[in-house]
Amino acid sequence: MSMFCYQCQEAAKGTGCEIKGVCGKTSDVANLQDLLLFVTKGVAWWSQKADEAGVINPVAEKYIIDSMFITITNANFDRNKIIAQIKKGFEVQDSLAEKLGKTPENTPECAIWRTDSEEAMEEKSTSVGVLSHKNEDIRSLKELLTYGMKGMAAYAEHAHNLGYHNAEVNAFMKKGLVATVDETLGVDELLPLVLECGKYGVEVMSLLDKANTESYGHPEITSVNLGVGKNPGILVSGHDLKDFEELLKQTEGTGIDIYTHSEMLPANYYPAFKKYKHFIGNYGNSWWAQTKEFESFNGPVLLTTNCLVPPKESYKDRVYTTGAAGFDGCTHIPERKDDQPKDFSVLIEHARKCEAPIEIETGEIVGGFAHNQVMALADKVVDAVKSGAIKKFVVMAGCDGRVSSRSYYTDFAQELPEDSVILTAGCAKYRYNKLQLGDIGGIPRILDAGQCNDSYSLAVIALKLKEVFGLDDINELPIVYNIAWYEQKAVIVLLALLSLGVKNIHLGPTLPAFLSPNVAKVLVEQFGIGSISTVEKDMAEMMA
Ligand code: SF4
Ligand code: SF3
Repeated sequence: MSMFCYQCQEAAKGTGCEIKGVCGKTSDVANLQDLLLFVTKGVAWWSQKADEAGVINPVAEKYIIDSMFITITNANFDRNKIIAQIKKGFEVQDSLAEKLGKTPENTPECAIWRTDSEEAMEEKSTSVGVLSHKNEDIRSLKELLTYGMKGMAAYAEHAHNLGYHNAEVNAFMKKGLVATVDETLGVDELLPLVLECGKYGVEVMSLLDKANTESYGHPEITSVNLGVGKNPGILVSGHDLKDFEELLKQTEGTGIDIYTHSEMLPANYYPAFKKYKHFIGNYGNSWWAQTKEFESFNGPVLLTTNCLVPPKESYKDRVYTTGAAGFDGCTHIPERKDDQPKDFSVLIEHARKCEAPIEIETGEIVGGFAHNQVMALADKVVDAVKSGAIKKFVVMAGCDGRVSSRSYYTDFAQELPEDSVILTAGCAKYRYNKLQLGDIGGIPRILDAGQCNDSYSLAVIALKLKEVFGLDDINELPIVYNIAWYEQKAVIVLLALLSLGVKNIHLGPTLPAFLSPNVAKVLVEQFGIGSISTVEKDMAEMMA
């Protein structure tokens, strides 16, 4: 075994990647990410001590968010970037330690360990990963908590980029990280922390919703063009709307067109972006289709976050990363400095030399059903439920992935009775968002709220319906949950739904490898979480 990682749904053999990541992460990068997490826990520990002493430390908080995000599945494969971030972690720790004076006796190893040598980092990295927790249930709960916080960090980072912060979310991340190095905590202490993580998951998604909608307006019903124009283009993937806005501004009037890919599709729904004439529409499908679609796009591609598939040599020189994303050999667009926008001129110059994209689809898809838009249609929706025209809402949010068994979700969507409506968010939608499922009295049968973080919108809609129908419990609504997961943002979405009291969520295509049998049992008993089986069986159960 040269590494161990089981944080995503595609973990090798359903148990964990031990030689190389199925995602393409090499063992040295996987181990160095473990070391980065270890150092980040040390930063969290010092930062908590600084809070207690009243020392303000925003640099440490931002460091925690960035580092956690870097270790999310399919974000950063760049060994040098990870080493640089580890070294930066030492500096952040040292500066806090200096401000606080004496190092306390009970300081954990992650807050003291230092080296300048890459060899020493590599050696240490093999002993601080997942398997350093010996007890299976403790390991499971600590990793579940960690993955929830990785998702939380990703959303906090996007909000931060727009100038929005939540001190309680940052404080929880420190508390959670410090808990993972506390050897005295048992199942009874860790389980409540995992559930508390969900509470802050709701907070962070609400923060990002506020950041996005106050900056760019509320998403509105939009027909998104799937075809291409005649100009060279830049394709933008990932989740960061600030990056998207800056690129739109810098390309205006240049003769270069802008397209979205995968999780950037919902950018098409925001009023602030629609006004740009050179914003043509969405190109392609889910993240994993990028190996084909980046090829045929012909122009440069900007990855603002995950999900990045190790690029083929044939188009690698056209792949640019920014923010938490990174890949060895791909140009990285540096961070903003002194409140100045990022400089995308290198991409723009590159695009000028490229051919226009090859058309791979034509037509349109409709989206933009985030909470504000759905509330504007509330009367129509409520009437449809009261009259029986809509019998069930099926939440099919979450992630997409490569495994062929995910065709289950296409089949499930197709087989749903005609009086049901799909509520979706995240890249899971690509399994069915181009099916012709029609509408119910003008309400489309697939309502796409947006990115995975816009699952928050689905929760807001559910809470509103509960209020309108005068129900005591969110589970009395005619809503069922058939959620697909892949990476750690889906973990925070799941924990957030649990914290809102949602029960009987079906989670697929497989349950996480990081759930020990005992932890899985608790989730089944307390929340009715279940796996998926066949479309027929699940349909019968969910539509009952
Ligand atoms: Fe394996 Fe997923 Fe970890 Fe990549 S992120 S190494 S695929 S478990
Ligand atoms: Fe997708 Fe990576 Fe999770 Fe934002 S782009 S949902 S998998």
